[in-house]
Amino acid sequence: DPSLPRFRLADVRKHDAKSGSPWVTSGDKVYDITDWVAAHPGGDVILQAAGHSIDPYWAIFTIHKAPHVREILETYLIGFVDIADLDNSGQPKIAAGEAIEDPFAGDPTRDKRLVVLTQKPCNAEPAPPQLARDFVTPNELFYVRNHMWVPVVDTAEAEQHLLTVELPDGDVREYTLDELRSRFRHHRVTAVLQCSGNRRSDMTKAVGKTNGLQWGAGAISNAVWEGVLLRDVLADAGLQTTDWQPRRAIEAPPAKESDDGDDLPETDSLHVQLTGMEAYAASIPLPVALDPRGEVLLAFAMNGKPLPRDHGYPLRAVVPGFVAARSVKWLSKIVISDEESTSQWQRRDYKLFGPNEGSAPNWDRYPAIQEMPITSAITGVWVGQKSIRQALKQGHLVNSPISSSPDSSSRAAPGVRDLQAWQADWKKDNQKTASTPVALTGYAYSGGGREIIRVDVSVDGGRTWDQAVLLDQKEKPYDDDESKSKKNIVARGRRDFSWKRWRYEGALLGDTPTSEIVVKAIDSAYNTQPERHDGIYNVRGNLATAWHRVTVDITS
Ligand code: MTE
Ligand code: MO
Repeated sequence: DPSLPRFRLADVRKHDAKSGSPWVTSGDKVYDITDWVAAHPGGDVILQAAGHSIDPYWAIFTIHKAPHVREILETYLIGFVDIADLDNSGQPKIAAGEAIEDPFAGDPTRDKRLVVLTQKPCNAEPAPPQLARDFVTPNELFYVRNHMWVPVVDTAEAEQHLLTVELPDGDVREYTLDELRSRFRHHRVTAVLQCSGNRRSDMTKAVGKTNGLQWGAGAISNAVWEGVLLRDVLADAGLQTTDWQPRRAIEAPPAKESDDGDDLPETDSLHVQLTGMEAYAASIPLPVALDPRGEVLLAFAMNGKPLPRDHGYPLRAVVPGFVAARSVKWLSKIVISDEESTSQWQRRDYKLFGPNEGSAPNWDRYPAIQEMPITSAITGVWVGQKSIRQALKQGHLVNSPISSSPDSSSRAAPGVRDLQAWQADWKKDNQKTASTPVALTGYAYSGGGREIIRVDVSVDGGRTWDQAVLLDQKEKPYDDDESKSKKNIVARGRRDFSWKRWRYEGALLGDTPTSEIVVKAIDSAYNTQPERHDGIYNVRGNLATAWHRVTVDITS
């Protein structure tokens, strides 16, 4: 509408994020986004551009993926940039020194050993063999998966970081980090985080194009998280639902007057919406948070140190056994709602469609990925005496005892052979077979708290199999002498949210120049991985969990 007014850029600049009436430009158009920000959960991402052009952000705001967002923006059109402020191509003139600040300028520096998939936003994974070298991944090697920039939180102000909790009846409670830390019991959980895109590049190679970051096997790491239980905080905030009454929390508010259960919302139909400071959001079903055996944390520490900035400083959710997309970083808001988070990360990106369902599926057809399935990967391959000796020297093949981790519930596995015994075995084996020795390392993990009970390795493409040594046993390993007694073999019913690293020593059959090494794992529910990616192919490349294969060339 050409009758709309024209605005000087100087006036647009005044409508910044703090003005209370934010405007943005796109091309020569001017939009008043005040109502947008108020009406859209997460809409405040757009504030990053307030007073300026939204165009440079368009590529990084994931909202651009939804074409209707543009249409919505059009409804906020209030005018055009004054011709005096347009350049020859009709774009607003950017004065020197006025170039929009890089939203990633405040991102932390990352460890050089990480393999960077994208720099802005940062997506990076540890490279094998560092990937699963330690039971507990060192903070600086933990994979990073950011959808946007890293929010800047001043360390001096971190304890005043505010978490808002909104209940179904509209009640709102606010907690500072300091309050969370001092008023609630601290819990530690050793848990893997794994992106639904882990090993996506395997699926791409095996089947064809997939949309998304082409992760190797490193979009997974394990850490000891420390924080408070989400269910303790919800109880303290006064959450009342049908079949769950808050147990006595510290300074729990008095129970509501009519709590006969009739007008309480039903636990099963509610969701915990978790929102981060940069507007990323996701949700988990409320029963997951309330599960008395569950360990959903609001975490402020990782491996005994404050959360690193990339991993959610100063506060993040950790949902053990679930897809990492639910472990919202830079957590600032929790809403108990009768619907899932409306974010695309809940309703679109992390779903699994059939191999034939294409790139524009009916999004509402399937639920969001929550509990993770089983997977495993080979992270180290050493062929021949010389390379194995070197790997031993570098410490890649020795069990680094998990008892050295800050999680005291974990102990070093009895029965894992030490370095010398292993080398002696090697000598024996090699005289016997006179074939090429091979040493392998890797990890195996299953979601939902299911423990890895076995890892199968094949060095001939899956024709014959052998079992790897599991390095990280919470109790006694299944295969040592002591556990042969029946009482150790019964299902323990205990949950394990960590990965298990494994090691295999074998020999390649000398009859072909190349050998395909394959690994697959089995969990406590006897779930195992599919043999090939064909049957689980999906355009988004989510949950690429087929047998992991590595081809080695013996002649080189
Ligand atoms: N939380 C926020 N606020 N922003 C994000 O981009 N990414 C999610 C999840 N939580 C994300 C987030 C995804 S998809 C993954 S896989 C994990 O964080 C990654 O956690 P990490 O970077 O600590 O490994
Ligand atoms: Mo992810």
